[in-house]
Amino acid sequence: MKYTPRIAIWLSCLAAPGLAATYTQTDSHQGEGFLESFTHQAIADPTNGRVNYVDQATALAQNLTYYSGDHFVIRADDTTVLSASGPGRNSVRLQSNKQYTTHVSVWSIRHMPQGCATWPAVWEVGADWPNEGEIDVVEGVNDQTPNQSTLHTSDGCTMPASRTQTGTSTLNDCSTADTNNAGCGVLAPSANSYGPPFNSAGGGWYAMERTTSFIKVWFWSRGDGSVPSDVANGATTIDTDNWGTPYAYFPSQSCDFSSHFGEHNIIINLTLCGDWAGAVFNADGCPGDCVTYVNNNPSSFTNAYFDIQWLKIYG
Ligand SMILES: *[C@@H]1O[C@H](CO)[C@@H](O)[C@H](O)[C@H]1NC(C)=O
Ligand SMILES: *[C@@H]1O[C@H](CO)[C@@H](O)[C@H](O)[C@H]1NC(C)=O
Ligand SMILES: CC(=O)N[C@H]1CO[C@H](CO)[C@@H](O)[C@@H]1O
Repeated sequence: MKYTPRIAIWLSCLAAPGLAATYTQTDSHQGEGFLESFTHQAIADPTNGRVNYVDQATALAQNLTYYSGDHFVIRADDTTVLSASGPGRNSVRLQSNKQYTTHVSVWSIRHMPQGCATWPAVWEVGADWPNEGEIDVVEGVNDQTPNQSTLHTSDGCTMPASRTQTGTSTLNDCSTADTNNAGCGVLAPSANSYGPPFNSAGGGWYAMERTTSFIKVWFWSRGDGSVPSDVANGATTIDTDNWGTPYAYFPSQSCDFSSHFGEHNIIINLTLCGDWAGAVFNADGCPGDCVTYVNNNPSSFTNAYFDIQWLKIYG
């Protein structure tokens, strides 16, 4: 008698698979649809990059934002020689109009910006940074490692040193204050997850799952036969329990998610030089001064573009 209620709860869980890791698609972004679901942000680059983020009308007029069928392309200008005393190279920063807490996002990306000085990112962030947290899904600079996924938070959020993931942790303290803004990153294990090797493989799929108790990130290259079919097809329902070990796993055991992660917007940005890419420009094998390189070499940015097939959100 004493155990009856527990048995009843256990049975009701078995009977309700929706409580497991099954999700239903809430948003599907593709081609022209990105123009309505995302805003072009003509703002100053907070990371001091040599870019000039333009509004949607300018981006469309200059073909920095382009769509056709299931291609959505955003790029940096690759035709203009810049004046050293003028603004930076025109580029695009997009922010989702919707905000998300717990959800899954799945990206099918064919191409990401490549070349010296490029610092592309696909990420999610709250309005009150760092108090509402930041989740970087894909980020890197100058075509180099690290190709990493990172959390940035306020103080009091750390990750266990040992955890179930295929990637390699960098720092385990996610606090921006403690780590000089580095946060807690995990390097993807596969060389084709970023930059030129990603592009020459035809890109691939990135997926991020945020629950109240963990954040996971997966990557599959375009030709990877192990990609789950619900991921590859952008299915209307998905089951993340079938996706295998993520490359990055951030559990909440020593990080209270409810006080470190708020409502997030999704952001896609491409900056040039700036606090990270500029600082390691020569160390990454790029020539001379980063800002001078950006000013004088427009044709170096011909491949500095994202080509996104779709973004699906599940809740
Ligand atoms: C671009 O994205 C990265 C994501 O990690 C962020 O640190 C940086 O501030 C962003 N820059 C701009 C200008 O949005
Ligand atoms: C605009 O960019 C797209 C994608 O890169 C390209 O296919 C197209 O030819 C460009 N259009 C013009 C008018 O340059
Ligand atoms: C393209 C690239 O730089 N890939 C690297 C991603 O990170 C792993 C782990 O550090 C490297 O082995 C890859 O070469």
